[in-house]
Amino acid sequence: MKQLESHLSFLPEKTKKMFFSAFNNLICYSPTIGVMGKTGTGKSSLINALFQSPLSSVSDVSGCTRQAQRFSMSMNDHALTFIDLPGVGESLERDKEYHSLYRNLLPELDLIIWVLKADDRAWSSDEQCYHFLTEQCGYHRNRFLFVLNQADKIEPCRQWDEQRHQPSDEQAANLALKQQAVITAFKPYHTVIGVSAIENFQLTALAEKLIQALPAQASSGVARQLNTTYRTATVETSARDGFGQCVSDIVDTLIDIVPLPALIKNTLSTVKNSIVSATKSLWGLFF
Ligand SMILES: Nc1nc2c(ncn2[C@@H]2O[C@H](COP(=O)(O)OP(=O)(O)O)[C@@H](O)[C@H]2O)c(=O)[nH]1
Ligand SMILES: [Mg+2]
Repeated sequence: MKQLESHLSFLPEKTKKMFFSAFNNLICYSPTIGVMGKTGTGKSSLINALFQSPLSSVSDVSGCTRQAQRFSMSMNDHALTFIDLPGVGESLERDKEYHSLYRNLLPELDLIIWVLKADDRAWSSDEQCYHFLTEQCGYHRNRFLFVLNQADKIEPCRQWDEQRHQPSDEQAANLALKQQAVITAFKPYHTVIGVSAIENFQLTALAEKLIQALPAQASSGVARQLNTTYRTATVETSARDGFGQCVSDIVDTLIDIVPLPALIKNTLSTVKNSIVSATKSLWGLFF
């Protein structure tokens, strides 16, 4: 932190305080991830496989008869919240209560992980719900990450290699077709990943995609909670880069909104990159 302070020593005390206050908020940011998909697709299994701490403290998010369940996990005083979202398989279109539930919930969510079962033949109820959220509730497509779980059950399911936790060539080809079917049905913004929560298949790829798909301010807080197996160099690099981007945005905001003498503003833009590098080098301390 001394190193960081030295880059900011030319700033008026009040501006320095503003920087550190925004910086602390960034470090303490508590991400919230929505989880969507039919019962039994493996939402809980996936979360338990990817993250270090067990899910706990369930509470209902209500305000009406339509409810979502909130789960949280915490590590070193930092919390990560999951919200199990209802809606798949319900008739949403004319349901005012779903509208109000999602109006309240969506702004809080950093991302929605949408779990589909790889051996399901049709996802029409998922599609209906997806259209409701994107078209009627205005939630942006880049906020959805589609996952095809239970890849081990894809036909011919007897061919799954239980020793190496791998699909056969024929299964791999069928899984690729399923991924293509998800692309056709949902036109997802992010790559669709085929995984098996039970067989630990492709969970590294999923963790890396998840960190990359999250908004920059949430990626480090989520990376911190990942199981160490999935906290790869790629995960750390994208979280660290996201963090650096947020620090850069904080400096830009200060330049924009604080009435500072022109000389100080110029100095601040000149040292911005050094501030960003200094905070990125401290990333491991915070996360
Ligand atoms: N074969 C297989 N079974 C799975 C997989 N993921 C979850 N399951 C099983 O599917 C069932 C439902 O999983 P759960 O995580 O409770 O689903 P949720 O209702 O979406 O939270 C459980 O019996 C899990 O053990 C998977 O990748 N492969
Ligand atoms: Mg569950």
